[in-house]
Amino acid sequence: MKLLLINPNTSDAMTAGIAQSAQAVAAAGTQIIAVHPSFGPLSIEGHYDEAFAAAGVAEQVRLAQAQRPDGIVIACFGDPGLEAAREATHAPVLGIAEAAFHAASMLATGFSIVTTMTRTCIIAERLVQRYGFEHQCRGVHGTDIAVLDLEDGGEPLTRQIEDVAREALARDRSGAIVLGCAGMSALCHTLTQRLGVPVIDGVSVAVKFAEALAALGLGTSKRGDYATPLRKTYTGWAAPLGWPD
Ligand code: 2AL
Repeated sequence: MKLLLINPNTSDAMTAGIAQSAQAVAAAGTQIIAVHPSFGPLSIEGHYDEAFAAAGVAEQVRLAQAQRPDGIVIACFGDPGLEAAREATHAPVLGIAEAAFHAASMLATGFSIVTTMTRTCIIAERLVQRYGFEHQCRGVHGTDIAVLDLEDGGEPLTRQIEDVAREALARDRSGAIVLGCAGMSALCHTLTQRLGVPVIDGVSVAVKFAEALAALGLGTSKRGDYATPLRKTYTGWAAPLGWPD
């Protein structure tokens, strides 16, 4: 099957890293098509960034229409453009935050999120509320690591995330850690070994959920608000992205 993996930011390096994480867990017969928007922020760390990222996700879903992907994964922790993507396809669409919350809730009664800049903690808290995981998510913790600094990785950075996660587990009395950024994907294995609890990388679980739903023949409902977008004219730079041709 074909999975479209959208990195909503425009970093080539991060897109390649996320693709590697996805490929590592994908089934033998799964082809990962990794893309990022043609415009927008290099990293997503606030509401302004997210506004452009959501449009970028819609652009990529629109452009990939001809390839008929069996599933779509949106690989940024704010799940930008998730519902727009669901309108625009019959395939299942997974956001990494929503997928990670579901996975964590099946593995522990409570989980903590460890994310990047502290200002994004509020965005993650609101996402938890929107998806209805207030009873399972016991805390959201920032590391004040910028998203693009995750590209370099390295032991000091891993240690910094590990220390915040360790404190979160103790303070929140949590049983699992959710990584609050797609750029943390490559650290999941090391952190799992060091922390001794399930560490959930949303990219990995979203890929496996997308595979499972697609294999079961389950796709996005076209009844109600996820129905195909209404035909209309788009203007300005978005003119080629109106629905349908
Ligand atoms: C993210 C993410 O996953 N990708 C990105 O650019 N920003 N999330 C975050 N909390 O900073």
